[in-house]
Amino acid sequence: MLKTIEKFEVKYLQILDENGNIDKKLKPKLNNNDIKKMYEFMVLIRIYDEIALKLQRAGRLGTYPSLRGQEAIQIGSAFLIKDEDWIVPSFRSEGVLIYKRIPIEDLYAVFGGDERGYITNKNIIPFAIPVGTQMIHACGIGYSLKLKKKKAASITYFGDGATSEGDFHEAMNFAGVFKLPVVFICQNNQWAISIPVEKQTASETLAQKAIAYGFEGIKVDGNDIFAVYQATKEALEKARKGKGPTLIECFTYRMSDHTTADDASKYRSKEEVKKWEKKDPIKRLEIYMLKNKITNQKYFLKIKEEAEKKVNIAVKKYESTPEAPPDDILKYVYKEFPENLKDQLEELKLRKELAK
Ligand SMILES: Cc1ncc(C[n+]2csc(CCOP(=O)(O)OP(=O)(O)O)c2C)c(N)n1
Repeated sequence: MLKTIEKFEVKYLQILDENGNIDKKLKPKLNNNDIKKMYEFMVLIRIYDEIALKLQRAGRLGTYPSLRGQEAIQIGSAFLIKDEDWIVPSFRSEGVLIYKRIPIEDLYAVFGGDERGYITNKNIIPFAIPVGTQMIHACGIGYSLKLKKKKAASITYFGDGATSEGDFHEAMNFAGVFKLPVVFICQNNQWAISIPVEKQTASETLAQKAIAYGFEGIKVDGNDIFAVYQATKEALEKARKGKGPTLIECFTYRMSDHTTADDASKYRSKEEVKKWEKKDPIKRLEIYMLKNKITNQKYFLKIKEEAEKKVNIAVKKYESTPEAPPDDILKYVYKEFPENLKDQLEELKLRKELAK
């Protein structure tokens, strides 16, 4: 006997296309103020990002990974995260944190090597620099929420490259078996440094990987804030109701270099980047707002000016914060400092004294 056990399908969701046309049947219930709020945060994080790149080039910030092009994913999903949910981010998802009111100066400080501002009382884990480790943490948190019978979810962000890590598969399997309240947001920006997504997987989509672990995966247009919003809404509601995890593959493009230590022009064409500029998530929302008379050009300019002001104030705060004491390097890692590190710490302190 040979029979089909089950048929699977992977859905692709786009609500707002690149010309600003909306699918009326799929349009989420958002009022004009919600849409403006989304737009304002997308602009704020774009300017945060542009200024971060300038600060790094001027030697005023360490290595920085740009989030340009991924604003719709980060704001569209963050819009729905409640304070009792948990955010488990990657190094390219600060837009979510900014939406959840982590001060911009604290994020600049992290990229400047000072993580003190990161110690918050919010349900937000410091972003993971190792690729993919955070997905397992999200499951641990999800498991705890389930055991405590909380109506909350954990939401984790990662790139397409992270889906090749064992951690991804362990996390997905664990989440599926235990029906955890976890939402996996894959920011498929099609590049993991210089490795294109085609070299990452032979699957047609990343979303379909969820099927193997027994839960739903959906692919959405990651430059369409309404699609990201809708898919995240359904996934979070499902998780909070105890109905298990979801994988959302947000298809987008990494508009900048991998980080400021990279030069993407060495491995991808200008034409490819240009093609994606036309799909810009912020421009797309602007076209939609103008078409539907939600606002006008003057408002766009005002929002950009306000965002620049906010970010410039954050830069001043970041740069006027006194340096962290050298002890901080070890304080959060060791209860008692090992002898060899104690010596190094003394040397560092001495050098700092001499440099004064
Ligand atoms: C475990 C681990 N391996 C390698 C690296 C080096 N590294 C940093 S980012 C990156 C690529 C990540 O690509 P992806 O998951 O697609 O995320 P993106 O950078 O595109 O947001 C690599 C290999 C690392 N940080 N951690």
